[in-house]
Amino acid sequence: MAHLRTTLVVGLVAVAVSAAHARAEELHFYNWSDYIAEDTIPTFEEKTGIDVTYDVFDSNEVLEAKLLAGSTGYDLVVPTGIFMERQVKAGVFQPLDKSKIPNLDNLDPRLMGYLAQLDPGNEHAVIYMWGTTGLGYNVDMVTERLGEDAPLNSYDLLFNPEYLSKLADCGVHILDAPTELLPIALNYLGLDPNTDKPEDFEAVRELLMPIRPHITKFHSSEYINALANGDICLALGWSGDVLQAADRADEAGNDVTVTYVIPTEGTLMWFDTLAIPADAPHPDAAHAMINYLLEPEVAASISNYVAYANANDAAEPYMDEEILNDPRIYPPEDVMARLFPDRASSQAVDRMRTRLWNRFKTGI
Ligand code: SPD
Repeated sequence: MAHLRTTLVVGLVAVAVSAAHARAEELHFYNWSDYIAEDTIPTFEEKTGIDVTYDVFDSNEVLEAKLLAGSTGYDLVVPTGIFMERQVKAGVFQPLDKSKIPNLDNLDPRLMGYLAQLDPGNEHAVIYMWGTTGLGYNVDMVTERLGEDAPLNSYDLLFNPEYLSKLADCGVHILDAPTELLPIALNYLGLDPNTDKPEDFEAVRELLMPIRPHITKFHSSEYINALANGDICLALGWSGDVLQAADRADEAGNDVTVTYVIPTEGTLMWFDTLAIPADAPHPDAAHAMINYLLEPEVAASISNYVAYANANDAAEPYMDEEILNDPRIYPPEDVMARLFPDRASSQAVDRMRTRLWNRFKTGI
């Protein structure tokens, strides 16, 4: 009997110890691809002793499907603001324990104020990085086909079939997400990017159908290497990803010049956020990672590497001048005035968007 009791006690202690280990020493982090510096995770592991399993995605829809199904096993995820808003409403995230994130004080109150419109009181999420959706193109291939006088700073390149048809032979990629192209197309037509009017979506359909035959691929991450290698000449892509493509082309010594433009018509800006799923197995480790990512040097090193803007006021002294002063990453006020933030839409609008998107992709 005494032997049984001892075994039981030893067993319980072992379970408790291993639960404590599970709580403190592991972290499952699910982030966008191409969205972190090379040394970010190894340095965190070294500093904290926490082992990080790092997985990547390139679509909010993929992340959302996992989160809504539950039991993802992830401790920390990176939804874009408008997706995070409805996921908070669905109870997907746990409230942040702000006492464990002293570096929250480093964040720009204006940007966090914007985020509070999506997550009142900033209870569930903090800004990781932010950026714009715009055009990335191969300067030589495009000017060779369209001439120097083509509207290279305009969404005409994409939406006017006269131009796009001439680029079809060198390859055109579009982000595979209705929440990117459709608001941009509405804005291009002078309509409200957040409209709920069926006739506005019909106008977008009429704009998009003629350009469909000239689009090579819908994909949300392949365009980085495709641009860098000269395999495509135009992409509707995310700011930092296109700028990474430009760097990769340089580093590889490819004879390719890639550039990113925020078109004159204005474009979509968005915030990606850090949030902890309600059923995260290791919430303490997730809080530790959030606090680490908000350290000024860490935030700066990520921005310097991925060419996305951070919202960390204290990071400025550690930023590379070329990142901080690049108007495509930190747009000046006059350009900011032409950006529109993405907004959550009703289910009815989501249905219209999805229907239109599917018809556009299939071309029927
Ligand atoms: N490679 C990182 C891409 C980050 C894109 N975030 C999604 C923005 C959605 N509008």
